[in-house]
Amino acid sequence: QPQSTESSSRRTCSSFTNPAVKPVEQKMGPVCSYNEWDPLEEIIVGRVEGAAVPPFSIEVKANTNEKHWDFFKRSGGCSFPAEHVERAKAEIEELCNILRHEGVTVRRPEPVDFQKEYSTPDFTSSGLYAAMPRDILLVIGDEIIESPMAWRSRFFEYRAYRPLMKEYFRAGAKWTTAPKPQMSDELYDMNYPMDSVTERNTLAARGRFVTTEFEPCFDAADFIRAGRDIFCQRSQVTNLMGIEWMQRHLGDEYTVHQISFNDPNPMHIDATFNIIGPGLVIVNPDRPCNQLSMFKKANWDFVTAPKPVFPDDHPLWMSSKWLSMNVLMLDPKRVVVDEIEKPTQEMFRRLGIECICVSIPFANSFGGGFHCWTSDIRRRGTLETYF
Ligand code: ABU
Repeated sequence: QPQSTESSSRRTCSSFTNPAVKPVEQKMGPVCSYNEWDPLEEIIVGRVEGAAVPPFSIEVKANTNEKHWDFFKRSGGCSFPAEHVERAKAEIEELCNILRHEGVTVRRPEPVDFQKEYSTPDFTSSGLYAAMPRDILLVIGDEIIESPMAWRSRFFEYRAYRPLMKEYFRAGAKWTTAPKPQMSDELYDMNYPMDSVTERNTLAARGRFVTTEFEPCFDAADFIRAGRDIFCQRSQVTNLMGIEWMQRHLGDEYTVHQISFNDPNPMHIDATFNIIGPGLVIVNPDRPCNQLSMFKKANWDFVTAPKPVFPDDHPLWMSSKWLSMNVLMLDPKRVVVDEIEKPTQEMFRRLGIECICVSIPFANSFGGGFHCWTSDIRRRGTLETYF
């Protein structure tokens, strides 16, 4: 149910400087967030109900571990194992309760049957899920951007969020849909070699990915926000035209910095480079950043994430174990982190950050941690420069 935002939506205008005039109360709109750490007021949490295994297309192959390829070949277009879905659903409901308990308004996408097949003039597919709002929605200030995405199975994913988008729009938010890609064969390198990790590493380093530059595509999760500076990566799902679209769309007020990592399979920046505070980043030791000096110059602090302890025998169909660093900041001093990831919790405690420990292993199997499973809609704060 929509919840009132009245009490939390009033703040004093922080840029007010003239002492001769009484400070004015400024109304914050329904959508407003500039970074990943300001105090969180409202969030969308994804939903696993209706999820379907994506058909095993070239872009799915390029983004998944070969040990799961048989699973995708066998089950593409069907539902995920029912017990797994039920357990993930219960874990996410508990996550929602914990967020509410921490004072955050929780919103959910609509249930959708993603097994339904669809055809466009260019392709036929079935869907995936509305489990990872971070992949599709990007909030920059008072604007909410629906990403074009790059997987054919995600072409219609936005539909699950439309009731929420319309509600935010009616309440005053700016609502943008990035150019919808055709996703015809030209968007994909059908000969993308992906038999060995070494081969993929070389290709990624040379800037060759499974998506081409036929048209803009991006997932919102390849962008991470720090006020006027937004950092992003060219990945298997985000191309250079997509990054260029974002920069031109946001205009002069923001700078979109393309950064890169030693990563054979980049897809979503938030388990590689997670900005958790002003000038404070958790970095993945297996995926070193190639632009460290640029951050050092700006006096940013890098904290290396400890190795994940997630068990090997639990399936992660669409991600690596680095979901351990895919955390959600509730404010600069509180983080939602996995209960099992004790070394990561220790790291946060050393940084003076309180850990709210939650366990979502069955939900993790669908490809995301707390950051991926959510998309912040409103954080109390203003547009600042940190870089
Ligand atoms: N969707 C986030 C997955 C990131 C990773 O496996 O590194």
